[in-house]
Amino acid sequence: MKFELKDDKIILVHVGPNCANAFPLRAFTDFVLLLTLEHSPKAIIMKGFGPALRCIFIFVMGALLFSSCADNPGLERPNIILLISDDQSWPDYSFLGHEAIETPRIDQLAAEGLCITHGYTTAPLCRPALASMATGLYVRQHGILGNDPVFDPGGKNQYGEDWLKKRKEFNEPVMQRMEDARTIADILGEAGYVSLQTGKWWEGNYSRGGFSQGMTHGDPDHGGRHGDKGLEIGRKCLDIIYDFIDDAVEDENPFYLWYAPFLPHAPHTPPDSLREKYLPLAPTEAVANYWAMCEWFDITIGQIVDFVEEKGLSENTLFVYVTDNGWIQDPDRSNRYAPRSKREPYDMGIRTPVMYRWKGKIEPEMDETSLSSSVDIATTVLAACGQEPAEDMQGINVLDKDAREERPYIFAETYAHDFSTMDSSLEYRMVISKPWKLILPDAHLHPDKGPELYNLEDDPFEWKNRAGENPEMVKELKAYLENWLNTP
Ligand SMILES: [Ca+2]
Repeated sequence: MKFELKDDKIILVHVGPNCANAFPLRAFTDFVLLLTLEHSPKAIIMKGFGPALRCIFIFVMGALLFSSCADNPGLERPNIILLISDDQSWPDYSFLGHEAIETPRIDQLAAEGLCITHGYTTAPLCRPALASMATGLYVRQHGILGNDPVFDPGGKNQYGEDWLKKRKEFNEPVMQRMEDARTIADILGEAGYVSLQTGKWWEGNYSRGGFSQGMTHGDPDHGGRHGDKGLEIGRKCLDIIYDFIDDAVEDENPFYLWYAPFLPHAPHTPPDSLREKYLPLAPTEAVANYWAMCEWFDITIGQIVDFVEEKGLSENTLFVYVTDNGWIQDPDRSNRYAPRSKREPYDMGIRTPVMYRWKGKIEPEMDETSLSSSVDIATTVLAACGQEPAEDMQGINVLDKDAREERPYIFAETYAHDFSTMDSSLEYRMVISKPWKLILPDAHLHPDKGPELYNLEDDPFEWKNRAGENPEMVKELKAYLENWLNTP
């Protein structure tokens, strides 16, 4: 805790990393009438008091802060590092048995923490899936349905400079939805955390997601669409992350890092050494390049984990790992995905292992029976930091084993890549209740398709549709889907 005397004001400039949460502001509001709480919860400016009253105020405040911290010895303020893979399907890890891909550093996270092998993202597409991770909301709640809003490009080249400028007007209300939501970064920021956005980010400037620092400027006049400058992280550099962590440690601030590199995402341009390694192992060059990208991503994860370890922060840092959506490499076309993966309702599009690793705090466990969703990340992280989730967040705290085991359903949705309204863009809704999974096509975009029901235990790659032979289960799961957040 630090006070500074500046002009005619006493400024509380810093609350120690274990105290900000317990800061007894409310007890003072009746007494200190001229107390002004500035934007940062760490700064309090008091005007108009004489020197004697100032001294009493500092003494009482200091004593109360000290006693608050002493009364809450278990209050945790872990650093949070969110590691997000981009376009990688759930079996593409060595710890999950892939024939060739080596992911030793992600394997290490899985072995040292809680790893839920049957996790789900909320949508098989980057932007809506990432928005769920940031907000703890399902897609139909945050309303960021696809990657790009539908608009008339007026003949402009897709993703080109003029196209981006035209898109701006239609994308603004979508980005506003992120700004209106309560994000992890918003809530942790209010609790005294500093935060850094790196990598993929579709919602304009990083500040619109509540981050205090970031790489993505989001300006469509300068190439802003899904990360711009942020997309260099991992592929070209990690220094900004190291500097951010160093600064946070020096300032005694707990921190939250969003690491969502463009990895293993296309373009599949791995370092030569990795490409050479996988070429003789893979059936085609396109597949070798994708496999090499998965290991490249893994190497960067190891570099961040090692940095945190070298700084002595591992026991005060919660790593969370998840993928935004799946990917099956088209064997014949580089940088292209095959059917039944990205943008589709199948598990190769939406399933992901989910990991929570906090050395000394979370018992290692390979959980192959529970379900988890990426909407759980917000609730879980906030609980670990002693914060309440926002009211509309849908997740559970997955570190609570009972809550995990009692949860019966996970939901996911997929909308058109270029989207307009919820009704006109909805493609499929999914509900998973082990061992069953129901895929319900929307009648508007898929009038010729019927429900698909799979037994994931017998048939993890969803080849045998059992809807016809089990109409009762279809009816039951359909009823849950239709009652789930049915009113947008
Ligand atoms: Ca993605």
